[in-house]
Amino acid sequence: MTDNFANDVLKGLTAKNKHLPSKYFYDDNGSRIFQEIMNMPEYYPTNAEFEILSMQSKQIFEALKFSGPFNIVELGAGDGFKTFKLLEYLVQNDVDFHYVPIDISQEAIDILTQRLKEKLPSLKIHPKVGDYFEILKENKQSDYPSLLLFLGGNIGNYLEERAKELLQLFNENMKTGDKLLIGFDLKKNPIIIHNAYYDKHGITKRFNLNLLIRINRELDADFKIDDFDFYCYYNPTTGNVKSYIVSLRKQTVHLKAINEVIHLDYDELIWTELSKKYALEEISELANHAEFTVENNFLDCKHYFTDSLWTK
Ligand code: AVJ
Repeated sequence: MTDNFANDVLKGLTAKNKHLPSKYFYDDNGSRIFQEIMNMPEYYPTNAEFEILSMQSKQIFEALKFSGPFNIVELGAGDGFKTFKLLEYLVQNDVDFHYVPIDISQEAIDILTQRLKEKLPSLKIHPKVGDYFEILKENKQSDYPSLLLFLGGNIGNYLEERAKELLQLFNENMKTGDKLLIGFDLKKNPIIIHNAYYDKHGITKRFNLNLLIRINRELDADFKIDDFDFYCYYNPTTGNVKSYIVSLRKQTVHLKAINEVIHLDYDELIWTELSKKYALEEISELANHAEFTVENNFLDCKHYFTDSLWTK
């Protein structure tokens, strides 16, 4: 793991246009800061998706049209807060299903399992820690159909080509008739998006700068955090939110663990994240490209977010 991190960081920081992968935001500190982001009133996606799964569980279940037992496989289950509403509905209505949450964090999976066992004692839960595709491959052998969950709008972090590849991989690891429920943040009034990402509390700034703290710790580097700022902007035409770390001085950073030196110019940018916002037409294009059929879009009442239900 450390090797990959070191390689990716070095590759990104020595590129002509510097960049760092947003997947590295989520160390223990980063995950905690992300919780703070989700608790900000301005960060609407969490509330929107929570509303969808609270208010429309019945409609989602009916749209699956599964006649017998099935599996629900959740990719990146995290603490499972949103999914709870869907699981609760199914358990209360005696639906026959097995829940397979997958996450790379053992800790997250333990917490989730513990909570669900308390709150929904009759839920059949089979937690897995590890690589999504290994586990999906196993699941493909199941006698029962599956609903895959990829919630939270994580697809927005992928460049178009990468998103297409990921969805094709999902497709290859599904059986004909299996379903995918996937969250997309929608294009909307740009001011709302701006306020969610360029937040006045500075929490998203801390979330980004934490990546430098992580590099300091894991690669024995000497980033001076106060010499960096955060900037992000939304382009309503493309739907892209792009986030950057800004170097406030011309400076040199040592990555001692890998014996490398990085030079940063005054005002130089390090691109850290893409959070793409979609139009419904773009979502169908993505689905069709990966050989899925869009069955339904479940939107919140403000039309900020959709959980899109696809069939292989
Ligand atoms: C967890 C990827 C859905 O892009 O909205 C929140 C992460 N970044 N604020 C997103 C994030 C800045 C979030 N996702």
